[in-house]
Amino acid sequence: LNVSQSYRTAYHFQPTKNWMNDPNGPMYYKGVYHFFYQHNPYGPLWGNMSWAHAISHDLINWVHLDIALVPNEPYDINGCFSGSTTILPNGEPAILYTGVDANLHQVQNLAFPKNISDPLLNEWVKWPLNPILSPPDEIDPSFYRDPSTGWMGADGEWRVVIGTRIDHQGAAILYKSKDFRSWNRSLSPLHLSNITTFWECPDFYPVMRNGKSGLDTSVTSVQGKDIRHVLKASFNYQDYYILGKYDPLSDRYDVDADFMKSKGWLRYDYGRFYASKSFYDGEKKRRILWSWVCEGDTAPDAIEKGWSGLQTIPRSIWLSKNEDQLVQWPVKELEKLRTRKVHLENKKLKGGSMIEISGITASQADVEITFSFSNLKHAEVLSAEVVDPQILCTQKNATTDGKFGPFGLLVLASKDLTEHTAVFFRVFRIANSFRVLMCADTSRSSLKPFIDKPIYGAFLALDPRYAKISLRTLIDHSIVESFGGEGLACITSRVYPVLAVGEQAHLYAFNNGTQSLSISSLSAWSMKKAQIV
Ligand code: DQQ
Repeated sequence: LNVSQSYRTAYHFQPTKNWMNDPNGPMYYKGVYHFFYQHNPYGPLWGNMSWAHAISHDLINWVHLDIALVPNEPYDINGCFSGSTTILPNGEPAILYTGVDANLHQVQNLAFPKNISDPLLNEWVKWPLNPILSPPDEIDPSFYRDPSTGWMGADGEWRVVIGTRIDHQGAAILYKSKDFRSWNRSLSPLHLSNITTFWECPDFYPVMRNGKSGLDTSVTSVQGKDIRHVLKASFNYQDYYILGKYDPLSDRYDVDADFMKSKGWLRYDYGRFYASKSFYDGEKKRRILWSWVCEGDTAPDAIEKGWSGLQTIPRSIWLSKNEDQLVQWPVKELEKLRTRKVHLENKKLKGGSMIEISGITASQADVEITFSFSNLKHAEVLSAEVVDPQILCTQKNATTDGKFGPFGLLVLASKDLTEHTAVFFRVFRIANSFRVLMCADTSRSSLKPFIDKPIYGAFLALDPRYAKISLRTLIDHSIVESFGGEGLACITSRVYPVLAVGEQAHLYAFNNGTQSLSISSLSAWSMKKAQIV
């Protein structure tokens, strides 16, 4: 086996070959999940942007269909860029996407299914009156893209937002329409912020204050005191979000705190994760999030592999109990792929020790582990309240011993640990409270040259005196997706081992702190291959 072929995944969504980036227009329609994505049909690098299309009954096993949109009209000849789907009141789904026209201007276009009674929606027809929106005079035509899914306002009119920049600020401009075909720009953007100069792929949706159910925005306006609204924007190679109160009549959006201003700079994922998009799943009444996970290897590597880019496992997403952040968890359907289980309980992990978790395929696994300690009195003291968790993870990496931690998992590890990716926690004390740091350290993940091997970090918003620290990690050959504290913080990485490949990959639980702790429970499964045909 050529090692470059070992990086293909077994249960993450991928085309059979070539380039993939942003998720586009995911939806649930007449019993079928649809997924579109930015795709280059002709090669493993970005270019010839098209909307490729796949369908599923469970979000895990997929069938690739024909490409839905290719750049072949004057208004999209330089690319069919990202966009969204909206299900209109007559039950018809519409694609709203960005075209890059012959002058390299970004414009917005519509497409509809050729045959509405085909549940697979295999063929799409571009609207004859495209483009339906061109950049307003004061907006730079190369920064005007990625229309969101439409939502219904209190006046019965549709709204969408488009990512742009206004006066050198990142912005989501708002448009309104009665029929989804002719649109008027609202005087004020939904939101703008000087923290960055340009936004891509804005997403805007309601979440409930109690419970995990999602909300449908395409029927009637969703409002009330038990509803909060999330605005996500993609910039700086990361997906940030804010929470606030939205009035569906005036379109006023009062945010709790602006981007990168709230505690911990709220992000969906503190690793490699970009241009995500959510949709409402009417079958299971939940909101689901998809995201592109780009490569950390080089263009020549992509050419050798013949492909580039992964999608995360779709995640359910909802508002936390404290209502100050979102929580994510891989869709339940993934668990159908679990096979060969190992389980242990109440296993002591002394300071400076490690155990191997054997009996599963460590290169293709799902692991859930929960830790507990008797007494945190001797936790390391952290002086400043405000620190960047990524810097903290870099200074205090998995090999630097502390008191409570570093403890966690070594995944995709070679037997002698020459290669490994560490996903771990450290507990700090700040005055009378505690702070839990979650890290993913890929710095020793590969002996291959020219690989990007970052150390990622996030704070886990839980109090370790009352809540156990848990970790779920999805390992799939070249991707590691980790969920700390039952989804309070997520970190996704890409890794390219050359030793820890296939059956040569090992999995360990470790404690490099001086204080001992216990694994209150650990369950790990080998994962079957998803059917992606
Ligand atoms: N990717 C698309 C754009 C979008 C960017 C082009 C984000 O529409 O802004 O492939 O990754």
